[in-house]
Amino acid sequence: MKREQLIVTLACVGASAVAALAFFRCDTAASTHGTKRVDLDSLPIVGEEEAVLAAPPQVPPPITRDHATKVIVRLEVREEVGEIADGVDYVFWTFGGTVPGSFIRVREGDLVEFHLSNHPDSRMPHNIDLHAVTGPGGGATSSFTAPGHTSQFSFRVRNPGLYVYHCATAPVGMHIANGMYGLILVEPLEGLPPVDREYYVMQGDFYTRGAFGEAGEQPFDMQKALAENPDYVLFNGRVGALVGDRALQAKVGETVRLFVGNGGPNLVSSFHVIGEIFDAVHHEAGAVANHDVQTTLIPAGGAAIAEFEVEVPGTFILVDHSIFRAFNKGALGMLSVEGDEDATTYSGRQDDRIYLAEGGAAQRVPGGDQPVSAEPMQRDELMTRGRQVFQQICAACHQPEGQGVPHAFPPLAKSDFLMADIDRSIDAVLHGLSGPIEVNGAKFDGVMPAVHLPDRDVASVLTFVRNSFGNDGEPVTPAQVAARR
Ligand code: HEC
Ligand SMILES: [Cu+2]
Repeated sequence: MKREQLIVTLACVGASAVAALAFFRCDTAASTHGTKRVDLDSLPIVGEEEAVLAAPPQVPPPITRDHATKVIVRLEVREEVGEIADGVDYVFWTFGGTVPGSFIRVREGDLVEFHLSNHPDSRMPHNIDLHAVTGPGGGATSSFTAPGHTSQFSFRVRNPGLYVYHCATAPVGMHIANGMYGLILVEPLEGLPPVDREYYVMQGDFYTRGAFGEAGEQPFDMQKALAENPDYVLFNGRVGALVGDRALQAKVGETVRLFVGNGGPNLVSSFHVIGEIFDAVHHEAGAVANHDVQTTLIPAGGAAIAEFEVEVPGTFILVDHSIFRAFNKGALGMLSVEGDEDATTYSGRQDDRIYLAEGGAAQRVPGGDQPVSAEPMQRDELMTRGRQVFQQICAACHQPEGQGVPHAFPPLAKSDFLMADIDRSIDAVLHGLSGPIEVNGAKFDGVMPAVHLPDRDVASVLTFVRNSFGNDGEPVTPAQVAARR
């Protein structure tokens, strides 16, 4: 962590130590927190410009202006079919054609002239409530827009920060659940401290007639929404929106700023990046920065600004740490960091050896009933132990009957991929498996983690899956596994 460096860049010249922590408002004109900061009369509106909007995960460039201006924002609502997961369609209602909607970036004191258009093909009227607005409904009452219409209203942005906007047309929950939310950043007068990368990530929960991954077009399910029981919890509106080729990118040594929002409609997010520590977090996107944060709570209809330097290369996983949402409902993204290893910060695996508990030549496998001996294993022993390992480890993803989950976890039942190549299946368990594969004609592109098991357990579980769920094949021996280590 290079916190000193960050704080120094964040602090303003002449600011006190306390003000340095509150860099969002550390210009000399700043008054105390919680009170109105600037007199808008002292910020005359000079000229006008069209807002540069950006689609997630990108954000518009920092503002370099040193004066307030009239910013014209034109945002179009479109109701469009999109993919919520591979092979699963959903009718999204969008601000600007994306979920979350276009990122808007203005400066404290600006006058925003907002034009909300509703595409003629829309079936619903829509409006917009921006949390950055001081005024009734956050703009909602002035922006109710029928299909094929454009409405206009204006507001001065008085408070710096990162604000959620969303549709507020009844039924409000349904409009938000269909993807109608986004972020507007109001930069403070002094601007934000420069960083190398800025990204836009926004969580939302989705409620579909079919269960997670069920193929075809899935309509919105009101009952599930009322029960707050989503099938999908997503970053940027799609399973895998920030995975693989679409992962966020950075290089070792760079500073990264994440503008993270939560559209809800229901869930709060325990936002976490696996393998990183946030050097600074503007919790609830407010003026005060907290430091050295592992997980930050983002309320529905709220946001946070998280900043960190990336010190080592690798893939860092963005999750909602309510962790079933990450691994089973889609709330998982990736930050891919390139560059040289830094062994001082992170060594990588240094050693892996058999651990013999004191006093015994035989090792007990956690959860196993059989002491591990050097005796060769009989087929029924492999099957018995294999069933246990399967139920404890593999069934969570591949499902109890090995049937898999469409578009997420490939089947082991009658799997042509599994049965074709013993060594390949040993490698999958020992070293993990990722990248596109085809199983029984269906494509998968997921990540199976390496499973840390002794040779005998790997042999057992593979013998079991190769002789269960309609499969019929040779047993796998511990010696075969040892040969692939
Ligand atoms: C965390 C979830 C997860 C767990 C746990 C898991 N797998 Fe996988 N597995 C996957 C994913 C995802 C793939 C597909 C990887 C890809 O797309 O490249 C996969 C692929 C496979 C494949 C090749 C494809 C096929 O269907 O034949 C085999 C064999 C396999 N896993 C066996 C196992 C066994 C045995 C275990 C238990 C020791 C296990 N897996 C545990 C997620 C998991
Ligand atoms: Cu709407």
